[in-house]
Amino acid sequence: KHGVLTRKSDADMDGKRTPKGRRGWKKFYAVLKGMILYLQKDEYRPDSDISEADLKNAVRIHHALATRATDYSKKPHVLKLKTSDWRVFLLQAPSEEEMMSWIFRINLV
Ligand code: I3P
Repeated sequence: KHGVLTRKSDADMDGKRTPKGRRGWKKFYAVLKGMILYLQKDEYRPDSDISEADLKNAVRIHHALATRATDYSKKPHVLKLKTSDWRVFLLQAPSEEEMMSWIFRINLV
């Protein structure tokens, strides 16, 4: 699965709130492949071409949990992704349908 997702980091690997300065929203082209959600700066490219920067933004979703971000109301179609290493991301999808589809696909892994 792939598509545009806008990401905000809410908690870091230690489970602590992401500090001010790194809490902004950033738009990515997301590609879910195997157990990894790649957040790429640009549109889909073949694997051979994944850049260092894109690898840094990749999120391991094994044992991660995706839910609707019911406690976040500033933007629509936002899901919350909690990873097994205690990170928390808010991910805004372009539509309600897309949000539901991402939640379903992430939790299936
Ligand atoms: C954050 C940025 C986010 C905002 C966040 C700010 O600043 O303005 O857009 O989240 O508010 O801290 P910075 O880029 O300096 O980290 P919202 O868009 O959700 O308001 P927050 O600290 O209340 O999460």
